Amino acid sequence: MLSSSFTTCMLISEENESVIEIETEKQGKYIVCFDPLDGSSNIDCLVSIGSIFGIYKKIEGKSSPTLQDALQPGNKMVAAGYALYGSATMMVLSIGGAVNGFTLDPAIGEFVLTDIDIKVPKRGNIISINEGYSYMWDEAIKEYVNSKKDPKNGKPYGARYVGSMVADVHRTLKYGGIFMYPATYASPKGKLRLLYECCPVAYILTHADGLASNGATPILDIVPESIHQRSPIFLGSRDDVEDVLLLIKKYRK
Ligand code: P6P
Repeated sequence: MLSSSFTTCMLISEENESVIEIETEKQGKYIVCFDPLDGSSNIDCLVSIGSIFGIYKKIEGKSSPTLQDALQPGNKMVAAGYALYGSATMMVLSIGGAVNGFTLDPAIGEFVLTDIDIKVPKRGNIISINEGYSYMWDEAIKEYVNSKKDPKNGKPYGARYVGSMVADVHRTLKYGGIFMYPATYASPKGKLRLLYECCPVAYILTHADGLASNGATPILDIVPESIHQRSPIFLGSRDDVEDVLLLIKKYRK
């Protein structure tokens, strides 16, 4: 569909080892990075899954695209979003400004604007991380998660982890809180892919007044070195992400 749209010149897919170059006669100016069906291991148990995409423009002044066009930082994206296949099908999209949600109305076969200018709450009360790996976390993550489960004051955070990133991110966008997939000693770079998982959701949360970091740098400022590289991610409500970044900084000293 993308190649026959005559608008793209290069595709980067989670499903393809190398970049997909569009034939010259069909080339347009956009590069699309996508994970066509993230969370597909959850299909058989009917857990929500999603498609994730990020869109760049080809770097000016070159005729045919090169790998450099595919390795632009997320802050160069012109649009990004995801489609969530859950209790409803929703496309969440930003083209550089507000984040809007379009819900599929099967009766008319159209996506209808239902969630206008979505903003993530400044602070939430939900923490989302796979605690099965807690023995592999570094000290900062252990201290942060414990501080949310057994706070010195205030109520503990609720724990929610679907194991399907689009579902976990969309809940975080709507309800607030923090989604984390940190590096562990088993996955020193984290598990999630920078170009077609972390960057698009970072673009959405950032445009919804939230934050998205790899623990040291905003996700959107990371300059990719390879198309399938992984990154740790801490994403969600500004105050919640800032709390964990402060702890990471404390332990880094
Ligand atoms: P874990 C699904 O396989 C996925 O890529 C993301 O959708 C999800 O957030 C993550 O992996 C879950 O990974 O290691 O917690 O099972």
